[in-house]
Amino acid sequence: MSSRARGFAAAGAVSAAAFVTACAAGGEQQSILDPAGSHAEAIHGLWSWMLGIGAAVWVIVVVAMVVALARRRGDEGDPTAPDAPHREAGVHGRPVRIVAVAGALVPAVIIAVVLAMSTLVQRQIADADVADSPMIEVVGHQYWWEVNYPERGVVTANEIHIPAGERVRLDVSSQDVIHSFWVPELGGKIDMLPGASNSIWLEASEPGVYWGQCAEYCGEQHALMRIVVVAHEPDEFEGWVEAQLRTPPSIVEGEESPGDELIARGREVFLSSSCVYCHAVAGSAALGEVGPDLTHLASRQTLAAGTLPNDRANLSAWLLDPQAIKPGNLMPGTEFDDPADLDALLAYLQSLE
Ligand code: HEC
Ligand SMILES: [Cu+2]
Repeated sequence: MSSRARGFAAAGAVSAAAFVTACAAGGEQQSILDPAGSHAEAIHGLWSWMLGIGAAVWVIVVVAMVVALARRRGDEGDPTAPDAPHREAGVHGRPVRIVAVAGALVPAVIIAVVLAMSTLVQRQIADADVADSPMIEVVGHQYWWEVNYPERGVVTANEIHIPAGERVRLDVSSQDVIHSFWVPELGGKIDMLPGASNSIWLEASEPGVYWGQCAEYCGEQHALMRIVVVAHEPDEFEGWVEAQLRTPPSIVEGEESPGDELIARGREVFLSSSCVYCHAVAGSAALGEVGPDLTHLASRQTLAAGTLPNDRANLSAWLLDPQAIKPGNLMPGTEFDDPADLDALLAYLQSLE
């Protein structure tokens, strides 16, 4: 093998390995091949038919081409001979029929069939029986998701909780640029536009955790704009809603567990830092709307839109230097003159369940 060929082979092997690893990334997979509810199943069914039809066309064309190449010209006589049948007739007869049928009629029929199939599936999705008003409103921000339950009064971020086995209507829009909401195992994509609202429904037939992703390039950290959908058994879902509506005791001065001076100090650090200009904590003086609502931060699985698992070490790294973790995101790093302030702030944030 030449060194160039070896280079290509190595690059091929590395990308194949990366692809396989990415596809097999455990519980965080996002795959259209693994639909988990009726919306995604309808799309998957259509996609499978299209793949099958496309594959059949490809095989037939390749076989026809190989046959044509293998057939020796002489088999049908020498076309330049004075008595060659097509010479006087020009190009019509059999070749014209082949071009007309294989080149125009068959593709037109196939495209018409595929068009009809996709129109039917679109209809089926659009006509599905879903509520008149959204259960959830999702607003895209560079590079995170604001999540509101208008009828329940719940506000959260980067994580959507739904009851399993139910068609859940979501209305989506954007605060800044165009984003696109996509949870491949639960449904199709929908654009999130500034100043306009689009609607989609999702369904998870079984409880579980499903990952999604912004699907419209929206800036430097588009790739780290991920979302988690947690589908619960219906009564578990109600439990989640209730927990989200409770004010964590540590938010209210004097209500943190007795003797928890660290949390009380953390609350002071938080309320006297720039955090409050960008983040809200319900029931406190923090009313910012630039970043995710932190009222129930500790109940969430991830930090910074699926970028990091939500634990103390990651939270600390994020507060100190969010730009190192997610370069270009809209949160500046914070310096703590006294390391005990950081400790206290972490204790406070981790108490927000
Ligand atoms: C200038 C506005 C701004 C300031 C000041 C700010 N943040 Fe943020 N913060 C953001 C934005 C925007 C994000 C979302 C980043 C992303 O995921 O792209 C964020 C994300 C976070 C997250 C992750 C939340 C989640 O659910 O993923 C935490 C925790 C956080 N900030 C805490 C703080 C704390 C504590 C302070 C003060 C020390 C602070 N922030 C100061 C804007 C700000
Ligand atoms: Cu994006």
